[in-house]
Amino acid sequence: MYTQPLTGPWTFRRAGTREWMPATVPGGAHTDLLTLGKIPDPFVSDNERAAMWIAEVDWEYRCAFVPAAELLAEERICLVADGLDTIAEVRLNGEILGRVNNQFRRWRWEVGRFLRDGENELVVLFSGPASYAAGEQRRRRLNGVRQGLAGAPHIRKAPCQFGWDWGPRLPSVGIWKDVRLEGRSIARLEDVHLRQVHHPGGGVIVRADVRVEAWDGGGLDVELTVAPPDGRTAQEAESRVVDGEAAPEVRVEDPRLWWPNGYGEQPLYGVSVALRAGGETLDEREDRIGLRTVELRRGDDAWGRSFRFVVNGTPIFAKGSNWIPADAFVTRVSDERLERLVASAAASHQNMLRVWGGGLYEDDRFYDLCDRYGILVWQDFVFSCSTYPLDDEDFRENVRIEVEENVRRLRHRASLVLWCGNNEMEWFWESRGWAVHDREGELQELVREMPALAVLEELAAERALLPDWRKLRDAYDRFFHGTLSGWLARLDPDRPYWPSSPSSGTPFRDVNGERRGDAHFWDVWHGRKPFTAYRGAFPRFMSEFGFQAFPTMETVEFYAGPEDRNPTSRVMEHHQRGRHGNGLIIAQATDHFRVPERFADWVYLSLVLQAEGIRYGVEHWRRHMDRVGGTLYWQLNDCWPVASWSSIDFFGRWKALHYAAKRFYAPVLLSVADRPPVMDLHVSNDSPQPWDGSVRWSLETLGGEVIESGERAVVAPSLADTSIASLDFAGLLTPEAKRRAVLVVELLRGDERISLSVHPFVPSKHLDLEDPRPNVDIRAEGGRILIRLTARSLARFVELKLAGAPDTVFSDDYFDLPAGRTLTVACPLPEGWTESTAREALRVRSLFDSYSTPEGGAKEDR
Ligand code: BMA
Repeated sequence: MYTQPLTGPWTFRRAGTREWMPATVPGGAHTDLLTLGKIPDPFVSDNERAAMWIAEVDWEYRCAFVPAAELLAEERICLVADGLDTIAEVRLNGEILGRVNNQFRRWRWEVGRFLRDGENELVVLFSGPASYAAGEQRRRRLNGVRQGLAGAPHIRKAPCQFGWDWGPRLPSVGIWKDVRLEGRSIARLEDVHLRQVHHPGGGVIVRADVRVEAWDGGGLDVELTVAPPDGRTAQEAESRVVDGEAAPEVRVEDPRLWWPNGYGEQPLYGVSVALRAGGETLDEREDRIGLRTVELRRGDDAWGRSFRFVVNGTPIFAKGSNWIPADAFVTRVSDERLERLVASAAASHQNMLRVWGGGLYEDDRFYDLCDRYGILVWQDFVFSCSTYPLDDEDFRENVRIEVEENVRRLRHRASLVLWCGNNEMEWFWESRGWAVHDREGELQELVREMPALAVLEELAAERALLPDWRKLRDAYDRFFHGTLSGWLARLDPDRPYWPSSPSSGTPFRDVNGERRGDAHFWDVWHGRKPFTAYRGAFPRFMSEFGFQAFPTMETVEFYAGPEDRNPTSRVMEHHQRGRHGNGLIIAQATDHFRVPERFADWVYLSLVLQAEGIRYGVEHWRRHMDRVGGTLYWQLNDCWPVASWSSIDFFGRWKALHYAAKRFYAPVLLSVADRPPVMDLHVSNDSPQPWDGSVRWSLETLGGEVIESGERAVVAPSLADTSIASLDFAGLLTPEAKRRAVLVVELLRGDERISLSVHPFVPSKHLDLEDPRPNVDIRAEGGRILIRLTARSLARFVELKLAGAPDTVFSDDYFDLPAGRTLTVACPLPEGWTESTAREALRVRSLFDSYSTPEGGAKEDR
């Protein structure tokens, strides 16, 4: 067994040109050109436009290598490419090994007969993905998203790379994963399926279903080793290979179970599977698994049918978000960046991420992190918002192999809890039928921009496509409601399959309904309804809903020069891909806030607005946790610096929403269903233990004078919402008083304050806020900065920042600070900083600072 890596320095050139330039593998043409300084950073200003040609032309990658003697001594030598992106021809020493057409497949060619002693040459010739897709689209017209380049659904490649309502149009091209030469003798492991059987008594059987490819005789054994996480002795089992198969199993007594974040620990057992002949190891595979059971419980109940994940018999309220690729150029995502994202999800008490179907099957590092941090993964197959040629046999066969390979790669993962067919395609078929009647609305809009005749031509073209759409719909139906589930039943019988998100589970029926299945709720963002509309929605599982904000100011400054810093400047609109996006932010902001004068205030208000909106929804759904199985907001992260629904921006910086998530996803949540002047207090406890403590409330003026207050002891049973009190302040507040009073609620355990929140009786824009002039005490201690804050009068949405350290994550930010209370916030002391650097760098502001003064000037930053 010998493996020779072929990653590292390669050379590349635009096909048809002469000059070979240095390249990095894994990598791609965009990042290689960027490293060479041949293109400006496509994420700055509107440079994206100047980089779009890269996906329109062909590229050649070349490497020269000398095979190691040990490799040549093996009986079978294969070239293995874990990922080629995407349409390419592979040549070794001038011989064509194959033509490839799927970013998500692994390619393996036996190459022994082509290898030479001494120098060999491997060349991969890539077609420009944008021109390839456009060409296919001319052959057959498929629907995609309006922001995307034409023809994307023809090519098995991350759909969002062609443009999305948050992503640039920069489809990558190149060798995006590991490539190597693998030498094996006698036999190799062809497939390993690790399965668990949990016994009611507690023991777990770990079995490895192994398939072996043997070309040289028998006498083969497979050895399975399971090593407990705490250093106890590993257990082993051996099994003879018969007819190419073996199934050794190990019984783990006293198993330490794996739990989602917030429900327990994530112990991981090391598992190794070795193929042996006599004493010699021929092939080997190492994994880490968590022992747990998982079920998607769908039982009839008062509201329809439940949609709830159950882990180790415990029903879980899924708290999470949707995951998109972490960079438009994924190959440059470092371990550190990836971990920062997953760790940030866990730090905000998330326990589930949905790997959304417009992106990728993520690489192993991502699932490693989810296993370690206790993040359940809802995995979509890569199909999103489009029509796909699933009636084409070659396309389907290509998809079949992609599905087989990725399911095999991921099915041992503790974190992986669901396979889902696609994103929003069933919904589109049901609600729009992709058909003319629905496009007419959109086309009527076009009439204003295009001559009427051109619109009619477009309509006629669409009508002509109807018969083809019908074929595509039938093919959709067969594939997602039969073919794919059939493959999964064979490949991964231990995990649930869900046909589409959203879906009711019954094909094309009540697709985004509230009685069964999961739902996407977009009335608030796309429909411009107020945040209160969330309270009218009672999905069985909310897998998408979201509200946009600009990224943090420092990230805006990365792409927008001083002259562009206006919400509707050309560059700000270039970094906004949603329809009417910045306008929707501004419109919704005017419902809540006064119109600010400075750009920085727009950015700040958008962040706070987004946090408030999503909080409003999640708190409502958590109060109805008996009915709603979970909430995944759209979206956790960004793939470039842009205005979007994300809670963490492209540079990993927490937006106000992410801090809010840390509060609204806390295992024990005190929330207020406000119907001013009535305020209903609830404690939602989704932790596995009952919780006891108390709730304190105070109706007080902005300056802190108490009008009425109370305290109540709370016993909150586990996995349930408890109604604490319904407080009616009608008689206590005149209309004027409502502008000067708020309800402050605190969750306490003994003397410890678990949470605090502030609830006004009027929109924030109508509060008579005064300058809170917060008193700030800052200390550096043990590598941390401690910031103690007290305010003279209510400071709403206090924002802390350290100038010069924009990546700082505080223990809390964008929080309310009522008069007279002291709050302490901590953050790491940036490297090389002292207490006085920190004091100099600290910036504090609050909502009051976005108010305009009577003279028309704006408040200065303090
Ligand atoms: C959902 C997603 C994405 C999209 C988002 C925001 O429908 O599935 O397709 O980016 O909405 O519009």
